[in-house]
Amino acid sequence: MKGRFITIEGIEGVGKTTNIQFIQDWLTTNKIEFISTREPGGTELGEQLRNLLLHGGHVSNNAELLMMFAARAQHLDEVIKPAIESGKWVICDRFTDSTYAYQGGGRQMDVATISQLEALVHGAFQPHMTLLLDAPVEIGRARAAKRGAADRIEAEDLAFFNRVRDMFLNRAKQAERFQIVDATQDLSSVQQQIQVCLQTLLESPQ
Ligand code: Z5A
Repeated sequence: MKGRFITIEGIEGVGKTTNIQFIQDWLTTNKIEFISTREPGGTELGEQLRNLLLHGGHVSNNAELLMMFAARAQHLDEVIKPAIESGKWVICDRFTDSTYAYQGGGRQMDVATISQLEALVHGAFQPHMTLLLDAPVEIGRARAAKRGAADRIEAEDLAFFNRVRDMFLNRAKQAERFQIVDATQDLSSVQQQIQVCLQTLLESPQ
């Protein structure tokens, strides 16, 4: 049996990292084999690109877009697809929806170009389920601020992150794989919502 591919999306500070830990615990309890990974990153090349993207100097918009997809191409080939083929569930912190949201929404790059790169890098291959943790930008930023210095992308302004959030919500209206989780709730309510989504996916036919 093939595994499942779950992506976790949302603006910074909405609780992706916190809830991925919860998902890992749920999978372990249910005796489901999984790997947990992230984008940009997940491979040696991807982690080097991540470092340049988040902590390097100036990166042009086109370079940023291509680096996101370069990291993704390697990640799919080396990690994600082999794990799913072997029957594991893959939990991925961000995927192509983040490119639409940050580069398409935030940076206002051409969405048709992003679609072409998506087609080149993963064609019809899509997550089985995407959990979109949603909260107003002010809430996410306030939670993230407790963590310390902002990286190159986190240093963008409020308008940028509002466009990112809007793009996520627009995309969520267009595909059934999305589950919108109200991330303004306290952690136990957020995790109850996530657990329902996981159980539904577990019980759904392949
Ligand atoms: N990026 C891109 O531009 N294009 C792409 O294609 C891809 C990515 C794939 C990667 O950062 C950056 O790359 C990202 C988008 C860009 N840049 N930005 N911004 P990342 O994903 O590694 O980091 P992040 O988005 O900045 O995530 P984060 O700041 O680490 O946030 P988080 O993981 O969603 O939140 P958290 O660490 O789990 O929680 C934050 C705090 O809130 C923490 O203290 C929690 O205890 C607390 N928390 C969490 N949930 C709750 C609730 N429900 N109530 C109260 N407090 C809570």
